[in-house]
Amino acid sequence: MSDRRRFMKLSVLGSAAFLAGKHVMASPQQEHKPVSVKGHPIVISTWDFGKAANEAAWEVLGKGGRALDAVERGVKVPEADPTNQSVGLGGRPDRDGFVTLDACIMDENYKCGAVAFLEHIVHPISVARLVMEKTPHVMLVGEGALQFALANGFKKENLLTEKSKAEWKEWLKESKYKPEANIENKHHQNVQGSKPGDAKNHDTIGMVALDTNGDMSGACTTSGMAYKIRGRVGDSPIIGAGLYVDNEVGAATSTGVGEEVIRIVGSHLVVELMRQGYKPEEACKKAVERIISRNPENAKIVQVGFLALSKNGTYGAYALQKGFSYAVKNGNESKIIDAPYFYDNEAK
Ligand code: SD4
Repeated sequence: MSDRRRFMKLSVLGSAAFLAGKHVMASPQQEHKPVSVKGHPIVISTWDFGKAANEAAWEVLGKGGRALDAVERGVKVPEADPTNQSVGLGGRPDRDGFVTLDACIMDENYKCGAVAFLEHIVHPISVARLVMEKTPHVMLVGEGALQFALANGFKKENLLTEKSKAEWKEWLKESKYKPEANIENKHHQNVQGSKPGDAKNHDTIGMVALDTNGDMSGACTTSGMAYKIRGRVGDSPIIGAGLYVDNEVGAATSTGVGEEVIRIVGSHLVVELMRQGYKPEEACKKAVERIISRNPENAKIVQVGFLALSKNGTYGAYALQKGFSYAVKNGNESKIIDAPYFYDNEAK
């Protein structure tokens, strides 16, 4: 089916679903009644590298610990991994060669903290948690966020690895920046010693978890879009865009081109759709469809993926483009799942 026919079909289906959605909201009997699954913890996170992060989160969750502690512990794994070029140490720099980090965290009591445009700190997620717990604010940015981190005992470090520096220098030769789907992969492949597909799993980590007590929390951390304009901040540190947790309903997080996610306040939208009764995958799909409906042409060339966990422990994801994966860990298994998607650009 051509993209256009597919989109037309989607629009028609979307209209029907929209009417159905209104009906769901209007009918009290069909309202989503959250059922907490106490005693059955679960953690899910974006991309293949989420698997190792989930294992770290499980060290907390598996012992009956708090989801908040689990998600912080979990996302610190890719943050500290110099081979992961989209998060923390080793992240790809902005177009001027500076690694700038964005992160946010949210707990079961609607408390949240965030940092954006933060430099030199390996674990922005822990700074975000301190903003949440030790200040009356939600977000600190740039130099102020750095000062706050240093005042609280964090160490100033160089986050630009030789590999990320070499790739950036390669990119500088043409200095073309357009946030297409999998743009990081294309640049990565230009660098000596890199194989096509090496960077497939390199992207933002978003993680959401449900603990033994039936409480939910989430964390999201990234170095943002590679070679962005200095000062650019994406969706990842924006509560409601890159992450949202509503302990009555569920939690969601996102990855991909943050500008698209911010425009629809994506993660909050996914959670609100779950509140209306949509299952996690359906809610993620509807958020993706919202992006498509707002700008169908642009939606064909950018990647966005949503991942959601409901209060009753069910989960799901959906992406604009083929290629988004996520990791799931519970008491029985630890696995990686390829997310369903709308466009298959790889087939072209
Ligand atoms: C951002 N969503 O800064 C993040 C980063 C990302 O592919 O996922 N890049 O827009």
